[in-house]
Amino acid sequence: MKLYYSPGACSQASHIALREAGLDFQLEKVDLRQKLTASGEDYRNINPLGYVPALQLDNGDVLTEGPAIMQFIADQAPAARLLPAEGAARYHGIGWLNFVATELHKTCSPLFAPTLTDEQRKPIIDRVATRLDALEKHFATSSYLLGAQFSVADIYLFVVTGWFGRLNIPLKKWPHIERFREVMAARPAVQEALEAEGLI
Ligand SMILES: N[C@@H](CCC(=O)N[C@@H](CS)C(=O)NCC(=O)O)C(=O)O
Repeated sequence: MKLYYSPGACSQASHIALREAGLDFQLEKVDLRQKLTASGEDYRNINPLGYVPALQLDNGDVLTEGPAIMQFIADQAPAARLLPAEGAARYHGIGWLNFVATELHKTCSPLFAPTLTDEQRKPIIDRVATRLDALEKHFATSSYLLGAQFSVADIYLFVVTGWFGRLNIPLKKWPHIERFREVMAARPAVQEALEAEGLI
């Protein structure tokens, strides 16, 4: 398997999940501006939409969309228990992946645009803040999104909330989320992924 990634981007969640799962994989960096892979290929031949992550399987098939890739990774390594295998618990996990994707990741992505005015930023930040308030309540009594069970949704939340400092959404207002992030940052798979991406 090969994961196409960009350092610090949402592909980092699939990267950490691969390490948590203990699966064999290769990494290939993508220049998202030029749409070029490290080996010089037009990345749109891998993912026509030009965004990361993409996971190329050993049979050549390419999976795209982070939440689907993370579910795939979890299902390849049941012993790592990265997503409940069945029952309502599984759909709670998928629900959290969808929450992070739509309510946080895609809600906050416009904030990366350097041309956004403060007036344009405010409603986006206010909206993200309501989601963070809900998460703060959740983490007051739960270690992870699924309660006591760690899952790929936690990995995705860790990666997306890692952008917030840069986006001027200081997490000190949400101390339980900060504590969750500290616990996540201490996981060996997280440290290994950050190092492999050249971020530490
Ligand atoms: N729906 C996609 C979105 C992925 C996405 O937003 N990737 C960003 C990095 S976090 C990217 O590659 N952006 C570059 C671009 O869209 O050209 C997913 O969930 O995988």
